Amino acid sequence: MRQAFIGFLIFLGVAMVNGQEPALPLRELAAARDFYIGAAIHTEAIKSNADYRALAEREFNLVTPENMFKFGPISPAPGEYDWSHTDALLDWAEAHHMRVHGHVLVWHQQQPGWLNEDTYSPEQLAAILERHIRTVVGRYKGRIHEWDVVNEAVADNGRLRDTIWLRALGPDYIAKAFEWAHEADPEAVLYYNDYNGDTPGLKADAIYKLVQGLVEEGVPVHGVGLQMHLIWQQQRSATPRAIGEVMIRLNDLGLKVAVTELDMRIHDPNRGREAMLDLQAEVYSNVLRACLDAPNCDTVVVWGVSDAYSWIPGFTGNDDWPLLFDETLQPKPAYEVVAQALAGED
Ligand code: 9MR
Repeated sequence: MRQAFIGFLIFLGVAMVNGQEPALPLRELAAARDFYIGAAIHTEAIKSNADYRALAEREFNLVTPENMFKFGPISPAPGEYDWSHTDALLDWAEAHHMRVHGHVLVWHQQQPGWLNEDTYSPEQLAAILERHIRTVVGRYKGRIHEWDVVNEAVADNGRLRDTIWLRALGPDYIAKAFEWAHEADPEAVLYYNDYNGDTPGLKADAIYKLVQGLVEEGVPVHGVGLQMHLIWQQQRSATPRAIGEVMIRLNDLGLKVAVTELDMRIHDPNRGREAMLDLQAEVYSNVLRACLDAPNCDTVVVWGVSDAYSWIPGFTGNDDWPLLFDETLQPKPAYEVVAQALAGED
């Protein structure tokens, strides 16, 4: 404790000598206005990379486990669970006073290998899903503040996505999933989470109709997660006004919104990385400001701590540099604008 305090004084001294105010971590700027700034946590990096861990502890007051809660990774065999990663994540988050955003209970990807429609009848699949939700939410009852209950149930054409769950249980699987989760932890805030629904358009309308129906039926849905996996070509559409419009409409339904998976790809064959970093910062700023201005948004989560661990390069085949910290864990221009937005600066 004493050593840590002396370390802090030295840090302060160096900052003073340099004539700068010591920069506050994002989580302190956020906490000062009851806001949550979060990051998705990589299953391996959190175990093996102490610098990554220290950076996450310093900067974020919320964490979303990126993959470790998904049905496939957590359930190696029917009815069996491997809690080693999730238990460790919860202990770590609690030790550092970080809120946990649980991700995800119902999705059509990263399903267990043992789960298929040749082996199980629709009734058995319904029972499997119910048991899964009750088991996972029940185990961490009171410790996970909020859950992505259903993820990406709306297809790009605006209709319900054709998944194993839709085929087995019918459209009602969505309402049931929320009800089971709510029974397992009545205090948890329950989200419907999706991509490409963060600015007005067909997908945003379809998501709106879906949750409007749930609200009208009295289903315990409390919020909508706007993923926001952005690409630089969206710079003109992802304006604070457009994002704000979607947020306000959901507010009118009595729902919260959270930005749940923010990242932005900036690879452009005609322009170098440096030229794109400011553009990226501008869009990050837009997203933060839209959320800060909306009455129902108090959470922005970036989909990874550093570019070194982002899912994007594996997906696009390009570096793309989508996050707040670069491969060496140094802050990028996007970090600076997020700090400014949280500090209330123009
Ligand atoms: O970031 C996740 C990546 O590591 C996984 O390989 C991938 C599997 O599809 O899922 C990624 O996270 C997704 C999230 O769970 C739901 N929204 C889209 C995200 C990016 O694909």
